[in-house]
Amino acid sequence: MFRFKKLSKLDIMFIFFAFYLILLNSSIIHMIEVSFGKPAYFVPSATTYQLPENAPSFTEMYIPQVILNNTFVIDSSLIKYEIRFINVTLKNKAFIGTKKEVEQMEFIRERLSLKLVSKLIMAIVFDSPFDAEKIKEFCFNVSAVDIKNAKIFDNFTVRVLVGNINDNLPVFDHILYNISISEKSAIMNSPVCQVHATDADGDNEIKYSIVDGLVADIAENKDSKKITDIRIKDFFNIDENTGIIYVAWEFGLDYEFSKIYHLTIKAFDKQNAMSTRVHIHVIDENEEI
Ligand SMILES: [Ca+2]
Ligand SMILES: [Ca+2]
Ligand SMILES: [Ca+2]
Repeated sequence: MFRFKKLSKLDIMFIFFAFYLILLNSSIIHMIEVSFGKPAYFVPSATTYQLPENAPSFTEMYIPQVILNNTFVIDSSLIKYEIRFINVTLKNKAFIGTKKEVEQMEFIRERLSLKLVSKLIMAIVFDSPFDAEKIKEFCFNVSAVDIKNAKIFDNFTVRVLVGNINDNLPVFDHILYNISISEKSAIMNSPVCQVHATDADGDNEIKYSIVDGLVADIAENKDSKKITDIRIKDFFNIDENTGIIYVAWEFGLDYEFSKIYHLTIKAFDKQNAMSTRVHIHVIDENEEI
């Protein structure tokens, strides 16, 4: 006599898993059918271009090989080409972005065009300049659409990387640094202050140096010959990487010698230089003799 066996938890899990596999397989088969039935496609389907920043214009030649209804299209009048913008990360999805990103995309759209050079050669024209500080990368599809049936189309994905060049000056945080330091703490090798500049190209390579300066307000009783010999770099040095200025004078800074020093500091990015001024005021202290 046939008897039902009570199903265990394991049996139930196994049945669900088998059912899931059947569902999964049927969706895979469906996807393959769709893909095999695709009536038009590009060969290849994607490429990446390097577009230099600030280039006045840039043209990339591309030979589209479009297969329509299992036949290579050699008559481009059968095909209409269109540019469709997409997100860099969401390939083949319509472009969605913030207001700023949409504005950037409009900026690119105005500078991008397709030109059929011949029946087989298409030119993708970038009417630059693009600014790498604003747009580092963008992505679009060139769509080939069957002129008789707009539902028959395929996309050729173009990714463009805008190459950065050193086209920005380093900019100091302040055009003038006014620093006060006690003559007691301004001993040799002690830090006085730090200057800092940023560079829109990336500020890793900035080097700082003391260009010029003046030991001002020197006490009147100092020997005049000595004064003419004084160089600012005898009193201060700067760490070229950090921009920290140190006392270099072996006796330290002395209010009775000079109350103020003027320095001109340069930031250099291997190509462009910008300067700032640093005024160092020495504070008088009650020193025991
Ligand atoms: Ca730039
Ligand atoms: Ca740049
Ligand atoms: Ca720069």
